[in-house]
Amino acid sequence: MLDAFSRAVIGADSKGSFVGGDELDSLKAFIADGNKRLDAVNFIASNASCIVTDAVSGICCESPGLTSPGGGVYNTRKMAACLRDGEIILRYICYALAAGDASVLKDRCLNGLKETYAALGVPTGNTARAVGIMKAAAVAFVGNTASKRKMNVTEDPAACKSLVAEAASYFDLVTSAIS
Ligand SMILES: CCC1=C(C)/C(=C/C2=NC(=C\c3[nH]c(/C=C4\NC(=O)[C@H](C)[C@H]4CC)c(C)c3CCC(=O)O)/C(CCC(=O)O)=C2C)NC1=O
Repeated sequence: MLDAFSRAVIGADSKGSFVGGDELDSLKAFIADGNKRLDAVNFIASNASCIVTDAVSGICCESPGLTSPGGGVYNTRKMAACLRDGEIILRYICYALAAGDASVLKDRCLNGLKETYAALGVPTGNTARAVGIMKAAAVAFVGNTASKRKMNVTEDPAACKSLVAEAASYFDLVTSAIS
């Protein structure tokens, strides 16, 4: 598992050079944005159950077959597993956003997930759609554009553009890993 710091060290070591130049610049930016990053993680984490349940109820409304006999979330055991998976995925995305690096998400959450879903018959198209709904919600929280849950922040929301893009990229990683 890497983070922005260990990634810079590994990058420098692979070139046999001191940590400097581009690596130091990217670490400076990582540190300068630290509070924004932690606020973003906290904003997603403190709304996690809302984000997850909204996404899962969204896919159930869009695809009524899911809750019909034989459907992906037919019966309480499967519904509970689905809600739990949504929460696991969002939690690992929060770890990646905190670390500024996707390796924890890739290694500990996404590695083998596609095969697990195939073996269990979990519908990945619906899962990807749920991830997409979570992405829209999380991105709105990070950019502070969630209309009913605005935070009082001094920063101009435009200053969070790169964090918004970074958070979005972690959701995209999940979608491509299971598709
Ligand atoms: C390390 C991190 C980690 C991940 C990522 C993880 C995923 C994971 N999801 C599972 C099952 C499952 N996942 C789902 C999810 C869904 N079904 C749907 O139709 C929806 C589209 C979707 C929710 C969005 C369901 C229903 C099951 C149970 C499938 C079954 O047993 O029939 C299972 C099989 C074991 C179990 O049922 O607990 C694993 C391992 N477990 C972990 O420990």
